[in-house]
Amino acid sequence: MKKPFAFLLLAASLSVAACRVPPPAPYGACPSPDQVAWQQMEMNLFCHFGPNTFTGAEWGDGTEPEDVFNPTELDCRQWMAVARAAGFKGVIITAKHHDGFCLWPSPESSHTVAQSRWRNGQGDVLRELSDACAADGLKFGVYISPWDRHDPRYGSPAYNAAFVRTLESVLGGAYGPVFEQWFDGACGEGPSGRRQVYDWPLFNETVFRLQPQAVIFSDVGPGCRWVGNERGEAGRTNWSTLEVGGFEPGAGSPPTNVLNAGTPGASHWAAAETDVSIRPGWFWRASETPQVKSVRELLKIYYESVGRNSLLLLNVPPDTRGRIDPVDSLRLLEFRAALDTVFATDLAAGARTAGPSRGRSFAAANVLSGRYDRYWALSDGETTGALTLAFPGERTFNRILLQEYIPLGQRISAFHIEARSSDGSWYEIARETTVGYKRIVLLPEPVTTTVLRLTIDASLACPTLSRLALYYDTLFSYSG
Ligand code: FUL
Repeated sequence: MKKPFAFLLLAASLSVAACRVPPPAPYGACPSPDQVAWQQMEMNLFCHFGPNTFTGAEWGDGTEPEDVFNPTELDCRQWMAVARAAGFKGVIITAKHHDGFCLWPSPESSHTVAQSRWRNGQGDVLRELSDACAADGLKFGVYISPWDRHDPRYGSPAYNAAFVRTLESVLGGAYGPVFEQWFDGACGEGPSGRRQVYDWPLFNETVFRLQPQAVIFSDVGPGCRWVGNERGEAGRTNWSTLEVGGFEPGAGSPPTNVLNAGTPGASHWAAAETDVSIRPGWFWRASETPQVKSVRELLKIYYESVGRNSLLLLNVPPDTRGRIDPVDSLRLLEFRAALDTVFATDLAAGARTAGPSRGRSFAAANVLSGRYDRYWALSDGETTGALTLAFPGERTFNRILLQEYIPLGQRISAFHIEARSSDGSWYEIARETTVGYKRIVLLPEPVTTTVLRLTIDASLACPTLSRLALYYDTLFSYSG
């Protein structure tokens, strides 16, 4: 009795194996697991904080007395409470801005919190923030400016070695894991009147040696790239791949329109990060509080960054007390409430799906599964194809959310979407280019239909799609 049973089992498993179609092979440059996890964070908080908070300058010149830095009620737990409630997953602090002042007692500098009267020189903002991050489950990241207008060594080879030791004192473990190292490409003159020739390979190696999982931001990566503007606008066409050969951060970076759109099929993965401030300036100023961005502006920024295959790094600078201003924190909570309202109900749920696929495990229905690692995929060599969603009744929506399965590379380069009218004819409601990790298509007018068709018109390799969701944003009207 035992033998035939074992045989049947073997035969059954062999036939299942024979039917199992392998996933598409990765295409071109693909993100590392750390880069995928980074992009899945979607929204992080940027905190510009330092002497400029107290002087009102955007760029301190490095001559500010250390005592200028004197937050009266520093409370990083408050920053994190606001960040968490608003849905941010990580925070990046200006540990050292261009004025050279260090928010931690760097042994490499005599221009730090240790020389200030703040907490009698015993304070350490990085300690408090990294502890608050750990307590509240947010990831901790640092901006450490290579441009230093205070350090007398700036403009000589000795400075690069000193900068490495500066990185070591932050990244060496004292503050735990760092998810992102932010390198500003700015390279102005230092106190000696000279500019520095930065040793980027050495700086990057130092970060990787101490924090191998960190995603390094600069104009050209290697981990992620600048989006090319500070207005909060990623390209409507936005590839996460970028041609980096011959380029470097700062003056040697590609033109901003290239940074904004990426380069299709390029050999390096560096997704766009959209850095933008909730206020006119990067640092807090009482006079700018009336100009804190509105919910409408923030939602537009969300659509044009996260909704265009980019991570949003929103700057919300702490005030002179060392707390997030109540106007900013209230605005963030209103922004969160707006996002929760818009994205509360996926109107595609429950639809019947149809379309070709490379096999059952890659069926069109996967776009409704809610799992990022289950995706629709076409057969190798097929770079065009359509899927339809038939709803149990009429659906009205004006936002169409799409997600490619980026661990296998970014592929889709052109698509269009149609709705079916009651007489059975199709009419086009959107025509776009890239998708990437997340693309939210904004329809200028709401559409009501019972059947929707997505057509992939061009793809660099057989397309993948993890998600297709529909929402109705009744708060504000936008298109684009
Ligand atoms: C720029 C800097 O010069 C600004 O002060 C700010 O820090 C911004 C995020 O990056 O390059």
